[in-house]
Amino acid sequence: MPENHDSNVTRLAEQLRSDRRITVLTGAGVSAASGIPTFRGPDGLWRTHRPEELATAEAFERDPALVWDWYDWRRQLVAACLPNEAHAVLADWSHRFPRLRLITQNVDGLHERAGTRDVLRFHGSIWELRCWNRCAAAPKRWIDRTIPLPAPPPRCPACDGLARPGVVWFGEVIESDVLDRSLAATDCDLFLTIGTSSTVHPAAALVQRSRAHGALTAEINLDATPASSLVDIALRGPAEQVLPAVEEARAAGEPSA
Ligand code: BV8
Ligand code: ZN
Repeated sequence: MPENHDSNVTRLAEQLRSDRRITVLTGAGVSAASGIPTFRGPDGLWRTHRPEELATAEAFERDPALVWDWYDWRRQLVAACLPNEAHAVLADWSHRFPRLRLITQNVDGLHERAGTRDVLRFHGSIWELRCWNRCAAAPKRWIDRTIPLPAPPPRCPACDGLARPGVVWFGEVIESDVLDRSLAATDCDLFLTIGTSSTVHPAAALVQRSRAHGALTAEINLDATPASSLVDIALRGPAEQVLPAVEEARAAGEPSA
């Protein structure tokens, strides 16, 4: 760990206060310690599958069974995993700090399972399905936690057409309500970007936007990212270790009752 690590931990811990508007953006690195592969790392999901083959509407159009096979496999993987220490600290902060907002690019649902309130799911959820035909009779999305899927690809309960995963694929727009709330959350005092490669837009631009609003910015990541040179505090290390260290420093600095 860099030699300024401890002082940066303290500096970040001092920013965590109830009167602060805190926004947290998370990515795949936060779920890595739970056993969920990241996307772009050496063992990442994109090493064996090209995104354009699996995470686009065109791919689904071409071969819905192949795309569902991949999502079915990921759903089974995620179901067997538990939230880790990083999720636990963030869940605690979401209750401790009433003005904290958490935006996640992760589709795994682990923040919710750890007890985080009001998670903004920027790229949707692997546990939600949508009607591929967008038929009027079906709900906009519905939850289906069945694993493995009994007869992939699953069908829409209303029109019996294809159902698709309730995630945002490349080339698709972020749901307007989620985007609006995320953009609004960049107007904050502290913006914390954790475990994301900061390469997928528009999520990657949120940190710059918060800077433009005058927020103090911090990053927690194993590796350097395009955000590292932009942020005020860059903490290099695993989120499941760095976040508990920040929480310990925060709790130690709290005035005793
Ligand atoms: C859109 C589906 C408007 C869900 C995913 C501007 C500039 C350049 C390109 C674009 C741009 N605007 C739009 C684009 C195109 C594209 C894009 O960004 N392309 C990039 C890659 C070049 N974006 C879009 O298409 C987006 N839509 O902009 O709409 C539009 C539409 C049409 C026409 C015009 C405009 C939609 C993007 C949706 C992407 N969806 N997947 C799924 O199946 O999961 S992508 C995928 O990447 C995941 O969903 C994930 O959420 C997302 C981000 O990944 P990360 O979380 O960052 O994960 P990654 O593996 O990369 O990194 C992990 C990091 O953690 C690493 O840094 C690693 O070091 C670190 N780490 C590892 N372990 C740990 C750790 N850190 C801490 N602790 C650890 N233990
Ligand atoms: Zn339908």
